[in-house]
Amino acid sequence: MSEINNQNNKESLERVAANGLINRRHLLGLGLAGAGGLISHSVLAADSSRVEIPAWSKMPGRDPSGYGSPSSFVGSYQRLAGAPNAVLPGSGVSRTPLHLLQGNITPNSLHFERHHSGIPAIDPAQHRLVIHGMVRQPLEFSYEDLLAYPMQSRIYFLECSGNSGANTSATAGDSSAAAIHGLLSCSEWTGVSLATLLDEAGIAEGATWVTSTGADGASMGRSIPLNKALRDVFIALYQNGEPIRPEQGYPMRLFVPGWEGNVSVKWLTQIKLADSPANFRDETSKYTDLLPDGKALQFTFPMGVKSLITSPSGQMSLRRQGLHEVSGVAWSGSGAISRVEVSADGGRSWADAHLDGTGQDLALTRFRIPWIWEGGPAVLQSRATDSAGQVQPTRAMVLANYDATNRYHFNGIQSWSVSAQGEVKNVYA
Ligand SMILES: Nc1nc2c(c(=O)[nH]1)N[C@H]1C(S)=C(S)[C@@H](COP(=O)(O)O)O[C@H]1N2
Ligand SMILES: [Mo]
Repeated sequence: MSEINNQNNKESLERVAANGLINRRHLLGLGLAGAGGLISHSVLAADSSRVEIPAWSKMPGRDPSGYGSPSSFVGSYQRLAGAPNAVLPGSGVSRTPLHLLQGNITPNSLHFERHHSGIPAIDPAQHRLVIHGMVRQPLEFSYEDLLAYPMQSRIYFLECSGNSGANTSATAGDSSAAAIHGLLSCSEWTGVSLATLLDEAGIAEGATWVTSTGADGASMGRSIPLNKALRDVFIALYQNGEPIRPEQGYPMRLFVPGWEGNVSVKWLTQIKLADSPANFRDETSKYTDLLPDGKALQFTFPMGVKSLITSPSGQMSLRRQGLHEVSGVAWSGSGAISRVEVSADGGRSWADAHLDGTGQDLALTRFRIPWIWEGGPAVLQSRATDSAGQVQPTRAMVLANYDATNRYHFNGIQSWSVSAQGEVKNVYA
């Protein structure tokens, strides 16, 4: 294709894998300019002095407001919520519209939700957090008490272990990235280190597990090993700078970085130290992974290494041929993302994507790579590698590890097919 040659700066768009993938260095200011007709925009006439002044530039705009909201011109940025659950009132999810977002931070209003018994309306003045069990001195904290402690802020993803479970079903549903993978969000969380509070209570000899319980109608309870609790677990009070939302556990939640979302108990009210797990309902009858031999894994804590192309993705359509940015997010519960490869031919050839930022532990990492769509069929895939050396498995590899009914911890490679008409669909490749 002659358009691919940049006559101006002698750079050319270097193809690095089959079916249109272009070297990521072209994103680093090295001239997509040469792409000429591959990107659509207008070219102004040499005499562009007669630029029209729009009406909004000729009068004062509206006044400031107390709490901002999106532009009225921005279309529907909504979580994908299911119908209310008639059998189990308050049990349900809403999913983050990953395909509409950029960067790696989820706006608070779009953070996914998973509630087992609805969102309790908690008055922080009456809420208490108790630390008891195998401690030297049981302690009780009010919300005000916790606000006085030293805080830490960290960017972490949160993912439900049931996320992406739709892709374990026998046939690939024609669904959006949000519908399949939207039980995933990433925020800057601020709160008080659990180690600080446990230190104050005094950990008794022999304590090896920390169990926590929420103040919701479900009394959600989960157990985590003490060594994790002392490493990086904290009580989150703020989310992207403002008090955490009721949906996320206001006034306080446990936050367990990198581990399945279920252990980050919301509306946290009790922490109890013990010498064994509590074997709560949600770590016995639920949130266990059935294996092919009929045995089950009781605790699968870290989320697997995973990535997802969010643009283009399921149910979108490409409206023009030429240059596109293939972009998505990658994450791992075992460290940072060190590499993301992208394929446009269903996994036969791969090219390295550019990673935004410096690869933070246990956070979403945005990846990007230029791609020229020439109007032919394509299957787009991404494959992440983490700092622990784990490589994201194929769908078939994940399925082989579990019983056919298992829906948890699915981290297989996502395939999006692009038809000659530009329709993007979820497929199993
Ligand atoms: N108390 C309580 N904590 C809870 C839950 C719940 O229903 N009640 N749901 C859990 C599950 S399954 C997940 S995936 C995460 C979801 O957190 P989010 O709603 O803030 O996204 O919270 C966990 N903590
Ligand atoms: Mo979950």
